[in-house]
Amino acid sequence: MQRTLVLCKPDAIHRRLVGAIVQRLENKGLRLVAAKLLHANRALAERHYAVHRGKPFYESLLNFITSGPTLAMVWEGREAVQVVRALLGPTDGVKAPPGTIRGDFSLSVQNNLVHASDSPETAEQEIALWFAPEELVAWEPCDERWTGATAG
Ligand code: IDP
Ligand code: MG
Repeated sequence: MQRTLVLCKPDAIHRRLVGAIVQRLENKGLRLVAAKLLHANRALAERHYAVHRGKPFYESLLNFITSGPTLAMVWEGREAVQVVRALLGPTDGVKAPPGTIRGDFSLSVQNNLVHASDSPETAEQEIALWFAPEELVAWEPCDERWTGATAG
């Protein structure tokens, strides 16, 4: 079972889209194992987006992500990293196809509502950055034998 970090960025909170976003992850069969609302400071934002340091959009991105509340979550499920990335769609809301979260709710490159880890290795690092180990809740959904089955 794989885990991935998902952030509802400040635009998602301001636009009251948290429910719609969480609904899609739940509908897919993923399970929520951690969640907290916080206002990210510059240090956290710099560490989270370290890979983008030096890019033209870096400062604007940090200003955006530190501009308001973020809902940080960890979701778990079979191949959760690639499953959540697919549910989000491509970075640019204009290019994201209808049916994806970004495709349905965003027209922006920067303000694209949600972050999700892009590999299992990144997921591990990002989860450790946003959560303490004791904040993760291990549990098994009552319908796991239906939603989590790998056979067939
Ligand atoms: P991702 O969120 O789809 O993984 P990344 O390329 O990792 O996309 O970029 C991180 C975030 O930086 C994006 O989600 C978006 O908010 C912002 N971003 C990426 N590229 C641009 C750009 O060209 N202009 C403005 N913001 C950008
Ligand atoms: Mg990325």
